[in-house]
Amino acid sequence: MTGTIYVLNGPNLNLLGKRQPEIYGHETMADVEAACLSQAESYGLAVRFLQSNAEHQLIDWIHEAREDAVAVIINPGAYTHTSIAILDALNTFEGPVMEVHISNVHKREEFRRHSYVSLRADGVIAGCGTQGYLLAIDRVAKLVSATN
Ligand code: CA2
Repeated sequence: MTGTIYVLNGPNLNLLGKRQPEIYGHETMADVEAACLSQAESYGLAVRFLQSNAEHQLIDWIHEAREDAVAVIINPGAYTHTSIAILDALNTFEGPVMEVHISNVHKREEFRRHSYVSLRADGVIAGCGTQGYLLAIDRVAKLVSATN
């Protein structure tokens, strides 16, 4: 298999492993990036791993993915629950989209139960910790291989 998976991370996820470990665990974004690269490599796939606190930056990366990526894995952070703009951008992407949440959003505040991104996502993983990113890569590899 060949191709690049864009793994996009939204606001505050740069603090992963540095704050609130009881909710988000001890691994840092750098740890998650390294694990994603190695998991994707086992399928012959590459990863572009990105994090931004800015909605427009995430949207620009989704637009780039239209040209460059075979799939998008996105943890939109709190934009999950608010951003029609990110949903609109994802709707222009033609490959598989997986939505990942480190915490179980259904076990938390009511407002975290609604996701605009889920209206586009082909699959949603929540509450599996940072392993959720690796599960999403497994799923993407299967979906991409089925279309090749
Ligand atoms: O569980 C997830 O992955 C979330 O997408 C994380 C978002 C939250 O708004 C969503 O409802 C669920 C928050 C990201 C904040 O990340 C932090 C990580 C470590 C320390 C502090 C914040």
